[in-house]
Amino acid sequence: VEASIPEPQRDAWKKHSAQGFTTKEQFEDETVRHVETTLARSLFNCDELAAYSGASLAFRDRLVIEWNRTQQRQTFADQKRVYYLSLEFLMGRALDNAMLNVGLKDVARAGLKDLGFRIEDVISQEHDAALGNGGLGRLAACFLDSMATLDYPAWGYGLRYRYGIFKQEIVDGYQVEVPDYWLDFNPWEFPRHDITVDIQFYGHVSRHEDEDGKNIAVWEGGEIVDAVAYDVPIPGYQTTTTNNLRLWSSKASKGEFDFQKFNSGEYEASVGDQQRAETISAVLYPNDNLERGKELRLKQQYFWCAASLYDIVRRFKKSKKAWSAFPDMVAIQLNDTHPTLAIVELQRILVDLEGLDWAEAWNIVQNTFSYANHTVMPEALEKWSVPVMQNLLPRHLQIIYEVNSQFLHMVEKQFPKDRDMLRRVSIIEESQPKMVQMAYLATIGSHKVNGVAELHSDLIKTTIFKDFVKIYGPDKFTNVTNGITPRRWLHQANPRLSELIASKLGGYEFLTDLTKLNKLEHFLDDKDFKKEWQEIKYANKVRLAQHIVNTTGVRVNPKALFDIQVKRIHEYKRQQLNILGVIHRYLTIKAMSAEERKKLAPRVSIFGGKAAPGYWMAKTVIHLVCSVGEVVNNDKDVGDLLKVIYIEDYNVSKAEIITPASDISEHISTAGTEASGTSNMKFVLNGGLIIGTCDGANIEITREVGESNIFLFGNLAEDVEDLRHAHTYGNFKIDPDLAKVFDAIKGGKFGDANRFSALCNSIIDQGDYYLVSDDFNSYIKTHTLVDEAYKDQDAWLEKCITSVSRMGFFSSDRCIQEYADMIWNVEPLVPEQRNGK
Ligand code: TH1
Repeated sequence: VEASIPEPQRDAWKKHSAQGFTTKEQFEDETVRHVETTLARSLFNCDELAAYSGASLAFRDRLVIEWNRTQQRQTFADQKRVYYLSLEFLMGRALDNAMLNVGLKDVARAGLKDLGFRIEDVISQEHDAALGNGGLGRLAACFLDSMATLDYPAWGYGLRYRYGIFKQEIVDGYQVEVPDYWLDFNPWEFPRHDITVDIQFYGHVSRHEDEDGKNIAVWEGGEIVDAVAYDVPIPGYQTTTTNNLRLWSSKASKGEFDFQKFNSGEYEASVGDQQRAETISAVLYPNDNLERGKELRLKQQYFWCAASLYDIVRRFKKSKKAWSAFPDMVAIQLNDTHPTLAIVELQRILVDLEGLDWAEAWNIVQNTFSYANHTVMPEALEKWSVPVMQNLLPRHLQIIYEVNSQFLHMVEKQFPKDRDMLRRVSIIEESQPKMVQMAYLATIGSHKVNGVAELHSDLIKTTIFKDFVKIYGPDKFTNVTNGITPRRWLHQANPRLSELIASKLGGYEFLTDLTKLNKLEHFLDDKDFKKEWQEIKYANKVRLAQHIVNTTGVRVNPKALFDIQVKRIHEYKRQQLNILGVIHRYLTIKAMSAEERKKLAPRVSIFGGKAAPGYWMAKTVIHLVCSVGEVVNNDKDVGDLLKVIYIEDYNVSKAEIITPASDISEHISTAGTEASGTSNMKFVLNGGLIIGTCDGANIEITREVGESNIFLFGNLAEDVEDLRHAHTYGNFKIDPDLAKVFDAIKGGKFGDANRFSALCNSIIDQGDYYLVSDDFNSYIKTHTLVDEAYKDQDAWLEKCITSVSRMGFFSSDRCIQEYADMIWNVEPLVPEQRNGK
């Protein structure tokens, strides 16, 4: 529907056009107006939450004005856009980020002070937007920040879950999950009730002749659910570009919602239909690196892909270009295989609805899509059962079979004698039941496939995609090493360090060109600079110590070495190695004389992270950490020498407090299992060193910061297979130090040993799949090196500063530029105004 205002009335519009605040006075005006009118409160009942709400609405007004201009500019420019499809966006809080990105945090601080509030208290009222599990979702959030900051015309598409990742409570040393209902008050989204898409499920396919006598497939029957758009503005840093994150929410379709039932008294059945529709976007699946093949998950995936594709195609059609121009206007990036159905959906739209030839359509599809792989863990690779897909998406299954058949024909021509090759690369796995291999479908339907760190990108070429490299050649496969946004992970999380750096480098340019940090190496002899650096680290540790005593009651000494491992709990990430090492340290301390104890550097071992609710072993690891903490923290012999802390409910806003407070952080996955890791980058950027294995991005971090500035240990990826083989067929002997640790556990030192027997046995006599025993000795020795190194505070500080100065490569800006140039082939659209310039 055309609804634009006629020419003669436009002046009136322009005259009254909303401006948004820029000064402190205007900010106060807007905040008070929102408190008094939008929220219907007054100065007699304005608490911190109301102040947060008022301030957020004032900032939201500003964002939406720029958002509107950005969208208009992008429409007029008529150039290629990027669409980033991700089932997870782990955004965290928005207000602080909005303030910093539009450059008005100081204005807001002063304004809030006038109104009687401390800005930090106001900011901390906000509920995290936690629509993700871990690194994959946080990466998507960093990418949105970089795409807007670099002025790329880019959209994010995701699901608007009513419940994000659960909140974790630790009760009696066990994880308890509490639902995360976060939508009570969310000023950052705009419901677009006018933008709804009908999404079809189930039904059957029949064949019809169209006017030209062409035989076409028609997907009929089944049920319809509505997808309603909710838009979240994404402000760039120091630019007016404000991009859009569009999240889809499911609703019973107006046409379908059964008024017949409703009127005829089947009230409950009718309400039931409605609830079933709303269930689709109700909850985020809480599994990281694990796929359980549930039908509702497949429904979520199709619902979101179909709505997004409809939206993208509709926007393209407005340009009235030929279909062949589609890949020149549209790049669709798949964040792992979760959105792979988008490939099939576009083929369906082009062939069934738009009447293109199969081959022409498929060519468009391949040139439009690109796929990023984030894991080689077999249990995380998505496979959908053919019968389940047949029932839910009958036409899509047909298309997948056709894609597969044409692909296998091509392979057969290329490798005529290799029957086994056809079996290996088939999208359809001939198991019972048959399974659709989504990683193969994603690879075949894309023009580029990338891994997320060098080692990982090499590994996928020699393991899961080995045959595909032979078929397509090596150029289809590439690497884009992950990155993080320095705005949130330095400037926002560590404002004092950011300010110190800016004072030395003569401004904040490093926040948009992180390689500028390398100039910090010139200040390694600057005593005042180093002293201030150290003071900032100490202040950050005090802040974390305060959080720890507030939430756990345990007092930790901020002068101790803070050793932190925060990430999802997973056997491959090896939190069990860490806690077993801590027990070893505890036993060593207990066996020491008072003299020896005096020489030891005090330590605080800090853990945090959620376990998937159904992941029993991961929950056992949490319980072991808590049980060890109970014993160690109350042992008078030990005192400050060792404390063991479990930080409850690790999330993005907690990470902003935790990351700047580390002396050392642990990234100790079994070599070859962690595709990249991104918290490793955050910790180093904040002046902490790392202990890690030769895995994921640790390898490139080592290359950048230098081997002398990182503590590496453990077996290499290339040796893992042989070691595992030796466990099964050789005579596996457990590491003797580790055996002593198990004796202590089994002897009941940390409570009922039965609770930990499965965990111990997974290492002792179940094959030790993650090589905890093989790496134990090397791990313990390396921690001794850490202790030694920490004693020389001056040398330690130099390592930290040197490392920070060499972290430029790990900005998500570099990463997005690589995607844009090598994969998407899109250009920025630079607005006339860039803030502050
Ligand atoms: C993570 C990887 O484990 C991590 O190494 C990487 O840094 C991050 O992605 C970003 O690239 C993954 N998270 C998930 C989550 C699901 C499925 C697969 C992966 S891989 C649900």
